Amino acid sequence: MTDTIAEVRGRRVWDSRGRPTVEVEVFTAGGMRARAIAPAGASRGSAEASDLRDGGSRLGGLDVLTAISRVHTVIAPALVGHDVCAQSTIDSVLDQLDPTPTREVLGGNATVATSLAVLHTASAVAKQPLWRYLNPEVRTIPRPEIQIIGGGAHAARRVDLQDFMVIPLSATSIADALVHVAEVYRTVGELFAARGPVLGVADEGGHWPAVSRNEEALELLTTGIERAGFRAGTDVGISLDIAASEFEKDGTYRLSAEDRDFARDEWLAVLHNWMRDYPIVAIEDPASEHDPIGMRAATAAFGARALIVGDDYIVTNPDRITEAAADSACNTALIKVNQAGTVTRSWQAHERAHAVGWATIVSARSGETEDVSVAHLAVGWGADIVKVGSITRGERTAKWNELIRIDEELGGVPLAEFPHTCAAPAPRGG
Ligand code: 2PG
Ligand code: MG
Repeated sequence: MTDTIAEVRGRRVWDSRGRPTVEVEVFTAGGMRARAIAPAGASRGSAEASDLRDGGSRLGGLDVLTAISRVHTVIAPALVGHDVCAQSTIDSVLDQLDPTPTREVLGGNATVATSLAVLHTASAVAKQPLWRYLNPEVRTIPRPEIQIIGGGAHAARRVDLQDFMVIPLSATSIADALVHVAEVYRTVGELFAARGPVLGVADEGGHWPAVSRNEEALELLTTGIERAGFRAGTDVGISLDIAASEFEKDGTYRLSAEDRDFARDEWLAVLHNWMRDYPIVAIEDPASEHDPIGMRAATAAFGARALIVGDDYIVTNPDRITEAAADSACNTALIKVNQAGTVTRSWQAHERAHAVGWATIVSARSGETEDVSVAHLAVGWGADIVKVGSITRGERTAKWNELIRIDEELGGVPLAEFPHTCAAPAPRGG
């Protein structure tokens, strides 16, 4: 089935931080239409596609009217007349219009919204939900990784680590996994409430990190898992996005929350203690994007028992995955469509990661909207894990709830196994 692109329309809409972002709607000659919205990161890898923002003083310089005008004046004329189902051709037109890896000409916000809108329109033309359009043979739902406590750039740097998350390990369905996480979220909320005033939530809906040391958050999370009735490390494991690029400078890792500086080896010793003391099953960006030695050392030290996830280090780039695999610098790729700028390039990164034997995590951004593309991509691409923030706030629950619906359409399927690159973590105290 084919249909031809008749119009590509951009518009300014709003994200979960109250910032403007780009929505693109694609219309076909046959009367179909679909749309997608660009998400936006706060902690960003220096090599990822960058959003085109207007600058100046209005809206803090974050307006996207220039990016939208690129959609109308550059992208639309080049795409009108193309078969909307020819995703890779359309994405290569976008690549030709802006060959820079960081999408400086068109803006990653313009390219990703366009590329995703084209994909959604193609699935509408095929009269299929997006996940099934991508893969009619889907047999599992990715295992969720869900934020319980925010931090870092998502919580005004109240603590240094960015995401204190959990991965349900013994749950076998998305429905059960979300129940387990909701129990942990609630219990950790009670622990915070017992300590003092409740200060709300961080950018991705996790509890505000009202703690003075990073370890305190780890302690609260572990206690919360246990108080909720789960075996920490067996039923529910901890997953951290360290986002270390955010607090490394000139080879020194600085924990502001604790007012302490660490050389690389000392920093790795801190991680070693956390791995020993807490039921951690995954660590994202344990070292800075500028510290390949640190990434390799972390993978060598912890890679047999935890996912070592490359986000800023990999930036959804297939070539970087090949290099990092040859270097043993990670064992899992975080895949974010707006880091790459197109669906095709992100899919290539996802395929490359599985080809080199890594696990994959398809991820949303900290600035999100009601757009649920990420849930469909994660299912359709066969990701091992899906990460979209916490289990609160509409822009997050939109994705989890979509996974529940997809599971129902599939007739109830198992969650993907927790990736086999990992042995089970040591139980707490073990
Ligand atoms: C990350 C993401 C999502 P941001 O670092 O993995 O948590 O954050 O979108 O701010 O880069
Ligand atoms: Mg990250």
